[in-house]
Amino acid sequence: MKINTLHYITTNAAAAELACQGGVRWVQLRVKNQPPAIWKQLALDTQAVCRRYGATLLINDNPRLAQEIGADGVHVGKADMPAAEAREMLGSKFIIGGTANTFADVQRLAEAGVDYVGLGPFRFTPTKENLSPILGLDGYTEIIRQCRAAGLAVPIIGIGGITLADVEALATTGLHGVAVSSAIGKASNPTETAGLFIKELSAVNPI
Ligand code: TZP
Ligand code: MG
Repeated sequence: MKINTLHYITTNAAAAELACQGGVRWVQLRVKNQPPAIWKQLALDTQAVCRRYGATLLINDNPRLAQEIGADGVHVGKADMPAAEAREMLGSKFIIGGTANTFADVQRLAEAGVDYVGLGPFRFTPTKENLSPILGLDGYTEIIRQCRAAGLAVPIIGIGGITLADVEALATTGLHGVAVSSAIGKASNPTETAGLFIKELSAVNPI
């Protein structure tokens, strides 16, 4: 199984640009506790960056905003609009991702027609409040084994506290990719670090 997708999760366009300069081509805008007008402006600014780099823009939590600005897709968590409803609303052209912590979550999301699942958290992270139980390598290995046994082919992206040093081990679990925020956003050189993630993902993945 190839591990080759890198999602960069960010709150703003400037950080998205630094990551895109390093080669990131999947950006998820994750805005919390902002009024709708600010959120929309952040989304438009980030969309402009993504368009310049040919990057795919996903909006976290907010299918309506994704639809309004014509983003590429949306990522919905357990407290957001259900994935099936988002699919109904957005149709087949939008990318829909959903958050999972268990095999049952993955199954439900796959049935709802998501394009990918964000499975986590891998380890503790201060980036997200109300964190679900930590999965670790064993959790990923077991859930991906269950998915295969059940014939679920939905791509699974690991998330939560993931660093560059984790990519090699995570690749052994059958994940399709990783989603990171702090490891790139809080790096002293986000552009260089984004590039290192991409290099590492392809290194564990010889063609
Ligand atoms: N969902 C599960 S963990 C997480 C989200 C949005 C935060 C990921 O950020 P970081 O900084 O890479 O741990
Ligand atoms: Mg959410």
